[in-house]
Amino acid sequence: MKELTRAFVAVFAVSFGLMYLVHVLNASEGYGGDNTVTVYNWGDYIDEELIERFEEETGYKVVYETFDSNEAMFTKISQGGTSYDVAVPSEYAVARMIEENMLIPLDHGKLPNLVHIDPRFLDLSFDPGNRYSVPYFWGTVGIAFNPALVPGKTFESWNDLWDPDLENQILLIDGAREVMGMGLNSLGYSLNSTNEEELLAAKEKLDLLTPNVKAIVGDEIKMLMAQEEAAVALVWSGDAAEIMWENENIDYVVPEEGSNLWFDTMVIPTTAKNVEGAHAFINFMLDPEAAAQNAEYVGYSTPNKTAMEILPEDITGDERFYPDDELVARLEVYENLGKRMLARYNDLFLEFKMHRK
Ligand code: N2P
Repeated sequence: MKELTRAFVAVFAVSFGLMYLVHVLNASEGYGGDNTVTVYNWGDYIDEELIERFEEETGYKVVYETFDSNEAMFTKISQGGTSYDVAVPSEYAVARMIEENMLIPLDHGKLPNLVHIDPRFLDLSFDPGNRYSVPYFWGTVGIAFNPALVPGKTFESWNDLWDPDLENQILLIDGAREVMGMGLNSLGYSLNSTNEEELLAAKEKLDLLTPNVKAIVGDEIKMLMAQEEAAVALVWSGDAAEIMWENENIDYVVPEEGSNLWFDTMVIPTTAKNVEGAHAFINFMLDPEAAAQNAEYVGYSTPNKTAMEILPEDITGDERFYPDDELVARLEVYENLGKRMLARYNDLFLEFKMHRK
């Protein structure tokens, strides 16, 4: 009898232990625990101290993963292997995700901090009424350059990048729409062009830039520029701001032909497991103190008007990063060009990258 009891106890202990282990693994790896919020964001795009503060204030545990392009994010979410509770797509990717039923409508009642968003950033055409997305950061695409390394050169036009004196001096951000957009804009075409001839012309024009291109890179573009490994870079505005904090020689300009104006947003994918926690996270990031701290840390421009009042004037008054209406009027927002056309942009960009090798 005693032996039987012992055997029972042992079996119980082992199964209990296993159950506990499964519980711990679930909680630590996330992906589905009620207590975890799994967040999928761009690299270098949050002050991680805010994640800790969110965890302390709410008791949720955040599992945090990053991506480096809308295309990579879209593919990962549509494959469905991992359930993300919050993701941060740009506007054209939001439109595409809505179209493909990949997002759930937000409960605005759970997002009281939405009142802090500047109305200029609300109700935009990619998501009328902000049913599915709320603003996170916004900005432009332009040229960061180090005048000390290229004395006398100015960068008013995209075409200035094709200057033969810039051989092996240019870094490009690894983004299909950004690089193709630069090629299209340099020819005076729209960065939303769906005209095959224009797209091919842009790709051919980009091929001619090859001798000047030192590398096509991700977030390390900031470090490379700050350390003066290259003189010029095609970057997002906030990356330029961060580069400039590290190296004050560097300047940022949006070329006169025009460029891209983008909006990154927070959304909840349909595969989310913790919709309540997702709303809590989004609302936390919309809090003015959190938004101001985040903007100051990552260098990007906040759409949160209350946060702007908290931020130092040398940040919010810098028209390179908080452009006035006149500059904004010259810019184009990426449109959702549809699956086929977006794939065409990606293919041409890939061909351009291959051409370099
Ligand atoms: C941050 C990337 C910002 C994305 N590393 C711009 N849409």
